[in-house]
Amino acid sequence: MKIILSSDWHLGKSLYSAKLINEQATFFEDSFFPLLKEIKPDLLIVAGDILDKPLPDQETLFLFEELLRKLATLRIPSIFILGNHDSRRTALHKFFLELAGILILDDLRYFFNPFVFQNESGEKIFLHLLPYLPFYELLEKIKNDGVFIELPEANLGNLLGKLFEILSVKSPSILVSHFATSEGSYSGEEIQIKGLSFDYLISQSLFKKFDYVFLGHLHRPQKAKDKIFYPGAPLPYSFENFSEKRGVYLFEIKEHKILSSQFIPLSPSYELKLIKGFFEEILKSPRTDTYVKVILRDEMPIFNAYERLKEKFPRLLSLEYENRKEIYREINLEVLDIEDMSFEEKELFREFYEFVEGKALDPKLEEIFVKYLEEFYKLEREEGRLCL
Ligand SMILES: [Mn+2]
Repeated sequence: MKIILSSDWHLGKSLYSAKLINEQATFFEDSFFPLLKEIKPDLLIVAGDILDKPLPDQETLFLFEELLRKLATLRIPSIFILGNHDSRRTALHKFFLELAGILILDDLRYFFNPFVFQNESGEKIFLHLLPYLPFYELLEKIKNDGVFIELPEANLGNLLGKLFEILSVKSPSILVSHFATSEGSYSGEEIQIKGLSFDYLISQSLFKKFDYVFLGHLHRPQKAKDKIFYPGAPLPYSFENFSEKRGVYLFEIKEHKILSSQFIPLSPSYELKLIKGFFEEILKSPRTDTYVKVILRDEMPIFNAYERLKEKFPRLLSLEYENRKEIYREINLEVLDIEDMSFEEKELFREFYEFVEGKALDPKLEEIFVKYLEEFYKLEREEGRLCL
C-alpha cells in the first residue's frame, strides 16, 4: 500500500503584502498533482492547516474546491484533518465530499474507533484521526463521547497521555494529528493561532502505543525514531529556512509495517531571497524578480530606501535594519511626563531621538538638524509665512 503524507498547505497564505494564491495554484498544478499521477497512491493524508485562515476568502475557497475536484477526478482516496489554522468552514461540505472518497475530519468520530482503510489487495491500516481542537473543546467532546478523564493538571500533554492509555489499537496503528512535539525542530513559520501555546508541546514519548505517527504543524520536514513523521509545509512560507527542500512523504506499507519511507522533494513555484548588506552594495547587485527581504547593515537610516530598492527588486516584501530592531518599542505613557517636556525645537528633537532610538543624540546629527531647521525658518520668512 502506498500512502502520500502532506500537511500545512496554508491555502490563501500571504507573505507580508504578497498574496501567494496564484503561486499555490501553480504549485499544485505543476508539482503536486503530477507526482500523484505518477505514484498513484492508495491514499493521500493531509495532516492539518489546509487553509491559512479560519475565515478564508473567496479565492482560497475556489482553489480548495479545485484541488478537491482534482482529487475526486483522479479517484485518490484522501483524508484531511483540521489544523490550528482551520475552522469548521474547512470541513463545510464534508458529508458530500465523503461520497467522493474525501474525508475531512473535524471531530473525534475516528479517534477511539479507528478509520480502517483497506486497499484493493486487502492490505489494512488502522488510522486514529485526531484533528486539532482547542483544549477545552477537545475535553468537552471526549465527555460527550462518554469518556471521563481525571486530569492532575489541565494541559494537552496530560489529556493525550490519558487518551492514548485507554485507546485500544490494532497493528499497524497510525495516529494522524496536528501539534508540536517538544523534541521537534521549528521553522519560525508556526504562528501561534487560536491559543496554541507551550501547553500544546507534546513529548514524543507519549506515542509508545502507536506503530506510526503522522503529524502536521511543524513546517520543516522531519522524522524521529523511524516512526514519527512531519512532512512539513510544501512551500516556503517565511524567510527562515526558505532554502530547505520541501515536499511530501511516500510510505510503502506491507504486512503491517512501513517497508520504506521516502521524502520526495517538490519544486516550489516561487523563490524567496534574503539579502543582507550595506545599502550602497545592495544597490549594485543584479535585478531580480523573486520575493526579497532586505536587511540593511547601515547604522544610519537611508533616505527613501524602500522605494529605491524596489526599483531593483520589484517584489521587495520587507526591509529591516540589522541594528534597529527595537524601533517599535512599546510606548509607556506613564513614563512620559508632558509637563516636564520642552517645546523648544532642538530640545524636542533630542527627546524624540532618545525616545525612538534609546540612546543620546549624536552632536553631528544635532548639527544637521539645526542646519535644516535654520534653512526651514529662513525659507518660511522669505515666503512670508512666518512673522517671527
Ligand atoms: Mn501550519
